[in-house]
Amino acid sequence: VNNKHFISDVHLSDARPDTIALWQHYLRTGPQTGDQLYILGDLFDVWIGDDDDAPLACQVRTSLQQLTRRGVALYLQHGNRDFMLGRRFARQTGATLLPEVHYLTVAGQPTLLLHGDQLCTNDHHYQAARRRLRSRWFQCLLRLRTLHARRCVAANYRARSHNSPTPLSQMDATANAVLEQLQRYHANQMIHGHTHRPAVHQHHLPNGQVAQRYVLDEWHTTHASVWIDDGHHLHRQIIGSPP
Ligand SMILES: [Mn+2]
Repeated sequence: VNNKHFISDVHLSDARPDTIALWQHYLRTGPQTGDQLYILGDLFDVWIGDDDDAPLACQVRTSLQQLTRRGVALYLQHGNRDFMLGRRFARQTGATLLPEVHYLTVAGQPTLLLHGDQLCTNDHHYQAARRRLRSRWFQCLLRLRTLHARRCVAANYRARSHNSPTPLSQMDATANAVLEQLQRYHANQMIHGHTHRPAVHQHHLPNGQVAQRYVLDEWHTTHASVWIDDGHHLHRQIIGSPP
């Protein structure tokens, strides 16, 4: 039986060596040949471009290459931290880049995969910034800058987002945005990350159906969780650091 594995928000960064170790351990021991691994955004705490030659970027490229070469299908979605992941990275690692909302059958149910930041519609400030950052012209301008300049931009952006004035209550997914997406795609299940508030929510659709929304957790230094579809059910698995 081939399983589908869903994770998000690994936030790989030199500042979190334990999470990097946990991640490398997971890639070697988690998904098996024939399985599919879906990373629903923010694999990296920041991605400045596919030409990044920093040790972490190279290490992750190599480990993902090894994963796909042993027959694990790898699918990547952009998060708000790594929206610059591009076709070159996908080619080098054997990954497939997914659109920002991806429709897929999971555990027999019509399901949407997404990072989840687009659901936080009460945060108007963020949504405006998102439109700017995701625009083609902005990304072209950014790519024209040197790696060093982009590293500075990223550090700056990160410092500012850590001091965000937006209240926490505005940074969660809104029920309206969830229902809108589900109805647009005729789906009754959704998997996303981003909010770092792991949960399973129920939403009542206008047609009387009850939809399930699985919110993935961020990766921690000693543990992380993966949701796995074995073809019939979605279940949560906790993975820990190597002994
Ligand atoms: Mn995110």
